[in-house]
Amino acid sequence: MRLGTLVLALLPALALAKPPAPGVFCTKYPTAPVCTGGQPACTYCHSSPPTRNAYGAKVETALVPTAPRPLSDGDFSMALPAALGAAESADSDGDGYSNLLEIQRGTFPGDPRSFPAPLGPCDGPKNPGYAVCTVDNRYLFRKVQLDFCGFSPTYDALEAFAKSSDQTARLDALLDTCLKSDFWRGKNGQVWELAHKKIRPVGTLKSGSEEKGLVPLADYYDDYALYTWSQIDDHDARDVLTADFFVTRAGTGPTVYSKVANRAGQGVDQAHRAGNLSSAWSLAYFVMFTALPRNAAAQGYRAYLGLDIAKQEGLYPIPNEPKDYDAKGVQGALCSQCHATLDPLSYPFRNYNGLTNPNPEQYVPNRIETQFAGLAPNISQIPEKGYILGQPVNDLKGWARVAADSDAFAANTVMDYWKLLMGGPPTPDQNDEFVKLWKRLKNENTYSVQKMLHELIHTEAYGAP
Ligand SMILES: [Ca+2]
Ligand SMILES: [Ca+2]
Repeated sequence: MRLGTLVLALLPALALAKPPAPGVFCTKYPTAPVCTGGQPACTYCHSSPPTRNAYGAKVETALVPTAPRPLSDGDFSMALPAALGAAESADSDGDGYSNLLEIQRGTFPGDPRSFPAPLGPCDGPKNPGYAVCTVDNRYLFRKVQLDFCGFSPTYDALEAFAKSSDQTARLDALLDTCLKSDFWRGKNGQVWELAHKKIRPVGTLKSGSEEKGLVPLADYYDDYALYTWSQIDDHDARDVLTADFFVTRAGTGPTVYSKVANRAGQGVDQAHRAGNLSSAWSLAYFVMFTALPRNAAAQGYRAYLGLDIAKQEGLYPIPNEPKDYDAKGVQGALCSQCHATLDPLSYPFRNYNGLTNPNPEQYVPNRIETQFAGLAPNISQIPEKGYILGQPVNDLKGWARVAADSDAFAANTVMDYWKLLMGGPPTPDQNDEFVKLWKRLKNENTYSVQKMLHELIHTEAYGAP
């Protein structure tokens, strides 16, 4: 064998694991359990990168075999869907189940020790009180009241329910009652619990009339109010990212949320608002003093789409990026694979000012030019146009629109409630019901979380003891 041929033959094995691979995989298989609330790890295709497991090796043989190696990230991403398709019917690890079946059932197509369990009748423990493994309305009545109202039904109420002939309608009526309770939607209620990791409150920094901190920077109760609004009363869940209005909260039992055009302490003008992405708190806390707000972009991506760039999730590298306008050294090999996604994701935030004077927590045209000009030679070239999920956007409102309309947003919205109500992410057996919920949230239920919850309480996953 000539040396040149030998080198060419070895090159595929020398190529590193490709950062875009998990994102492309999940675009092709959005309902695969491994793509539910995350993305496949490198080990899905590699024993340890760059060495591929049996499944990864099978995919590689179909990956434009005539093209010279290594493939660029762009060529790789273009070719991968067809190569995945070509590997579907094979049983690469020889466990008797095709790669496609294993992908759909949430087992590893490259590991013969991992294979689908037969979908047999349920063999859970016997429970004298409830019909285990079939939906039990008596159990469900108690669970709905406990989960959504915060207390158990009385014995008499439970007996009356058990004797009634319209149990399904009663369950739905109970849910509607509980969804109006303070336990569910009030200050520090269940919906607020879901918002904590999106808003990341810090008591010391809170401004406003309630619980004002020692260094008051912004009132994140406005963020809780908009989030809660977006999740209740048949409102559109996407408002949390796309609203150009604010929401006030008043009273208890019931807690009342109302839409308002402007709000004291919120400085971004209406034309540049993108829900909680542009709230005073988000700008104060996630932008702070940075020129290019990568942290704000990454937090929005993680909180609302469930994609954590630090874990190599949601990578859609843009050709010729990162440009490193702010001279942070992000073009190094280890950094560039994330920053080719993260930097273009961050550009639309360039005019949203954090705590830098003047005009903190506002949209400031030419913010970089006027406030950060001396930071790096090319810094004023940071564009406002950027990319999210591989799609070009003109500004933060465009960013929010693409994000809010994505499958990732719908799935992440349902995932929050699934984890809250089931105690963890969907198991492979529950994945079909989970996928149906988020697809219907998006396509049938006009992003109404209330409608989604009515469907969720009637799933087998929720109703079987
Ligand atoms: Ca197999
Ligand atoms: Ca297997």
